[in-house]
Amino acid sequence: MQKGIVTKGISGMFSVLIDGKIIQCFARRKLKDDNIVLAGDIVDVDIDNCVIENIKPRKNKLIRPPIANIDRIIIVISCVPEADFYLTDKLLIAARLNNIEPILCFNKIDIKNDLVNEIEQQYLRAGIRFLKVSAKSGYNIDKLIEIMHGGLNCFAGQSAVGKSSLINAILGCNYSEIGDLSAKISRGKNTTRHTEIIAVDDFFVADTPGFSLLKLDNLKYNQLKDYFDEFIPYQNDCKFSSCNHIQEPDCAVIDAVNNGKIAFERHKRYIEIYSELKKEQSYN
Ligand SMILES: Nc1nc2c(ncn2[C@@H]2O[C@H](COP(=O)(O)OP(=O)(O)OP(=O)(O)O)[C@@H](O)[C@H]2O)c(=O)[nH]1
Ligand SMILES: [Mg+2]
Ligand SMILES: [Zn+2]
Repeated sequence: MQKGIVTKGISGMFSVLIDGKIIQCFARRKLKDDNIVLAGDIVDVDIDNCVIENIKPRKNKLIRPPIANIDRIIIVISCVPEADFYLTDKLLIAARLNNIEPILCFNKIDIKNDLVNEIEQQYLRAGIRFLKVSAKSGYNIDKLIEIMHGGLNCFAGQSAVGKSSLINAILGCNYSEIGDLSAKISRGKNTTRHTEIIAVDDFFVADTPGFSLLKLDNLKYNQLKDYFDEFIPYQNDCKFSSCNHIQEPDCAVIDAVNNGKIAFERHKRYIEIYSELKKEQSYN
């Protein structure tokens, strides 16, 4: 039996990296039924028969994109297509819920854009690591690589923001297929169809298909406020200790929003996500 890491799984066939070599394997039926093998899984392989026998316990797993044992999630946004900050904030929360360090990466910085500095301020105040990069010009790719050393780094974000382009810039070659922007926006098609892990020096990167839907499982609506770090300095001054900072009287968080100390946009999205979670949970 040999230990390896699953780098890709397509229709029941898995690529497993063992001692620097990729081996194509099937999974034992019991694994298929009870516990689907995911990219990122550390597995025991019966090397003679090319069969995955066991999955080692996981640190974490995501369903969309499907991947296990992630150390960092690189959430990519851009100006074209325009960033969906509602999805971005949900991804940031999902990362924290799964004990994954999130890094927010604003790509295509080579394109003129007046908003990026304001957005950077919003997220820096929220205690989120924020990096401006360009896959095209190579700007800050060295900084991105520095952050990624050691561990598995998963790229996530909307289609066409440049996840595969960034991975190619990191690898210094055309590994991942890059989509045509205009065709993608008009048809909404993903170029990357599968999650795939690539070994680079002492770390791994995972390319994933762009996606736009995310559910925050296991997060109670009244716990959401704990995932907005910029609320922390104010929340003890709210009149009610159970304040959710929505429209309660004498809410110090809302005061901080009105005084410009907390970004209005972040609080607005907080209310949106809160309402969505509350609605879902009122049916259960
Ligand atoms: N100007 C500019 N264009 C970029 C940059 N990075 C990527 N692009 C373009 O953006 C388009 C989409 O890039 P992809 O790398 O395929 O995007 P993706 O996020 O992998 O998309 P999916 O695989 O569909 O999820 C392509 O036309 C790229 O050439 C950049 O830094 N600057
Ligand atoms: Mg891609
Ligand atoms: Zn409050």
